[in-house]
This record gives sequence, structure tokens and C-alpha cells, in this order.
Amino acid sequence: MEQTLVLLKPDTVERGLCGEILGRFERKGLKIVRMQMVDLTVDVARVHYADHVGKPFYPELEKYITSGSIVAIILEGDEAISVVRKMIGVTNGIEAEAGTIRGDLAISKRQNLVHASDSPESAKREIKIFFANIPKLL
Ligand code: FUP
Repeated sequence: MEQTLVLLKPDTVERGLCGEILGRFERKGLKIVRMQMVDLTVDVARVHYADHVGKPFYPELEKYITSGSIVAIILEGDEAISVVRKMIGVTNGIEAEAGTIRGDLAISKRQNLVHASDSPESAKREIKIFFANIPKLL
């Protein structure tokens, strides 16, 4: 069994798509282990997106991810990390394949509804940010 961190980003909450997206994960057979709604601070956004801080698109990404509430979720299942990455599709909703969450529901590179860990190392690091260190970081 593997665990992965998923974030339902502000556009998911704003557009009322939490149920649609969570439903897809549940129907796939992934188990919701933990879940909470949070308002990211700029500091936590910088920790979560540490690899992207300094890139040209980062300021807009930070503005977006801190623009409204998000839902942080730990999903568990066999090979959950790669299964969830396949289900969300490539970063840009315009290019994402039909049948994926971004391919079906997003038409933007930035406002692409979901984040999901891309490796076991990222999953471990990101789960800690949202479900262990939250009182310290928020
Ligand atoms: P992903 O793993 O598909 O969520 O995408 P990345 O980790 O490469 O990027 C993280 C987030 O930065 C994306 F979800 C959207 C945003 N981004 C941009 O806004 N512009 C870019 O050119 C690349 C990424």
C-alpha cells in the first residue's frame, strides 16, 4: 500500500468540483485516509512548491494557490502515487487527455484543479507539510 498527497486547489473549491473529483478517486478504489480544508499561507505555499520558487511562473502560482481554501487529502492504495498522477493528467488542462481530471474539467495550465505527489519522496515530504507540521507552519 502506498500513500499520496492530493490537493484540491482553489478553483476546485470555487467551481464546486470537490465531490466530482473526490468521487473519481473513490470510485477508482483509492481510500481517503485523512482530509482537511485549509487556507494556505504564502510561507506554506513556498515550502510546498519549493522546487518552483524562483521560476518565472511562481509569483502567479503563489497568488493562485493562496487565493482561496484548498482541500488536502491523503489517498491510499496500490501504487497510489502513479495511479493518481495518471488520473489527473498532464499539467496543462488544454493538453491533458480526455478521461483525466484535468483533461475533462480544466482548460488552463495554472488553474488545473489538483495537485498530486509525483514520487515517493515527494509524497513523504508533502504529507508531512499538510498533516504533521501544520500547527507550526500555518
Ligand atoms: P504538476 O506536477 O502537473 O502539478 O505540475 P508542476 O509540478 O510542474 O507545476 C506545479 C504547478 O505550477 C502546476 F500545477 C501549475 C503551475 N505551473 C504554471 O503555472 N506554469 C508553468 O509553466 C508550469 C507550472
